[in-house]
Amino acid sequence: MSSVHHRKIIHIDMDAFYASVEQRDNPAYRGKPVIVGGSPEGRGVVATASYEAREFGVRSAMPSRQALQLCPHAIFVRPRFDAYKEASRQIRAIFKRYTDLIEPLSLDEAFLDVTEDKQNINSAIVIAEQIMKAIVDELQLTASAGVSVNKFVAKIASDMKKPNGLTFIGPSRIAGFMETLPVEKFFGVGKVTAAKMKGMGLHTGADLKKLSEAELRQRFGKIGGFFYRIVRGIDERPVQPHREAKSLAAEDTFSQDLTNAEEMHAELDRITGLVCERLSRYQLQGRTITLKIKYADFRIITRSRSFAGPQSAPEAISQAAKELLDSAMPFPKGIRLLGISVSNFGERNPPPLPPGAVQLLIDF
Ligand code: DCP
Ligand code: MG
Repeated sequence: MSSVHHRKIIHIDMDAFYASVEQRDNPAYRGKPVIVGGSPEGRGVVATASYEAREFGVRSAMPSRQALQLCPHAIFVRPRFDAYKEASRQIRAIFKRYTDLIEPLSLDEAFLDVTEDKQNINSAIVIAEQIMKAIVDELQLTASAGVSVNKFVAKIASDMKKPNGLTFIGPSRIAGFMETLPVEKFFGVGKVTAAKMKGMGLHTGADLKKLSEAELRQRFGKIGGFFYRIVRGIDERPVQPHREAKSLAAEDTFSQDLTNAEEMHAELDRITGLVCERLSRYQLQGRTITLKIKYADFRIITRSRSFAGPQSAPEAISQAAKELLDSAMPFPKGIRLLGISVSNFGERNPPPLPPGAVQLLIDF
């Protein structure tokens, strides 16, 4: 392989993102265990925890009640999505100084293709260093960066020296690196596949590498072909600045069926947060909000509402979802799952309405 053909990919991931924004904006929280998420009194979960709280074992997605037990003196904070979105917008503006090939994965992480960069710096490592410094200087936040020749290795690399670390994995180190990587770290390997692999005695990249492409396909289906290439450090997926999507959704199945409206509203607030994070990731807004309700007997109903203009604000989406929920009451059974989707993306700035059409387009 000639180095001339290598791409230069950077993966940037903010450190303890929501918690760091809270510590930045509230000096009293600095140096302290901060947990962002739902309250420990309710059924809330941890969105993220500051590094001080992680020392006690607190992790994302853990029930807040459990987090409180692990770290009783933690400061619990409600998420402030507007503040996180603003920081996300600012980091993207920094990325734009170097390239337009930016693929956000969430508010706090993105891939950048800097094979060619706007400033002719020509070094992905130097660009990553400059981006990290700009984030510190301009946002008073830290990020970690991974630099490599493809997305998969860059993403794994950004996680290696967190927080505030930069890791470069060059072409000559990729093969060795992949061999030592535990299977659960491979892209596309979820909990179920990882368990299956371990059951087959496959624990690391080196184990996967012993299998032929046909054997991998036979055991894991179509994605086996992807595993065959990725374990050899081959990942040709391009950095995609825009993605096509017809709707974006988030839903949650509850461990116990919900019967209480207050609990349902709280869950809708949380699900709205997830939907809004996805909308922001793809920089989308939609005119139609759909609520999905699955009852304890697995029967599903949906209720939709369309707005005259595109929506992306959490307040508007959660309000619409709650009104749709309330209009479906009383419920014949407990509720097993709630979901919210946003669709009808259309143009960011809709054309002016023809006279007479206004009535039809007003909320119903
Ligand atoms: N998040 C969430 N629920 C999860 C995981 C994450 O709400 N289950 C939110 C909160 C995080 C943000 O997304 O701050 C970014 O997620 P990361 O996985 O990148 O976690 P952090 O940035 O918080 O920490 P790290 O330093 O490990 O990247
Ligand atoms: Mg992060």
